[in-house]
Amino acid sequence: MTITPPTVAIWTSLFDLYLVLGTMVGIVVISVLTYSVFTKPKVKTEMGPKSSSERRKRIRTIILALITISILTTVELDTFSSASLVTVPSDPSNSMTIQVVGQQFFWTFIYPNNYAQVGNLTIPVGETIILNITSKDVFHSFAIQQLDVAKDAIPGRYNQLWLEVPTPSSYSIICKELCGVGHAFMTAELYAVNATTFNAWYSSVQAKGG
Ligand SMILES: [Cu+2]
Repeated sequence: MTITPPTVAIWTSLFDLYLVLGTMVGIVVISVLTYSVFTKPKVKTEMGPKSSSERRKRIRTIILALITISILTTVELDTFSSASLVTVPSDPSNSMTIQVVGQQFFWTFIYPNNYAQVGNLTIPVGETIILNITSKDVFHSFAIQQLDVAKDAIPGRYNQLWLEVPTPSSYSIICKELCGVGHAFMTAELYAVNATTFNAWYSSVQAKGG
């Protein structure tokens, strides 16, 4: 069984919510349309008590409005809470911040110990990784499609994103902002390795670069 990375889980749950609500709304709309097509409209008689049917109609309208408002409120709250979960990690205390610098046409990753690595980002599994993304020249955009994360790399400013990979695996990092002739080749690799492997590698590069 594969464990879903949290960034993917957030978007999947939001997608499922929209899918369920969209399907429900579709079923209701199509049912009402089909019903209207196959039933004869009631001919209203001019005579008779008007007030009770008017009141019923008004109550029906209010109930429908309340149902619509509650559905829209649920969707809105869930969307905003998901958006903030994507921006800020749930537990930033156990995290490592890595600087990401985009440049025509490669990515450089600078670790807290100042060790800089070009073209591959090695991280420990199960740890929250905060990426501080910037650019040295033009606009780029850092993206890992399989993890559902992306952030623009803009000269002179830092944009943050976070990710967490639960199991040892590797993912492709791409640039998704057209940045020049080498844009398509502006890729890198993310390697999520277990903590022991990471610590051994990290202390070895610390000794080298410091
Ligand atoms: Cu690019």
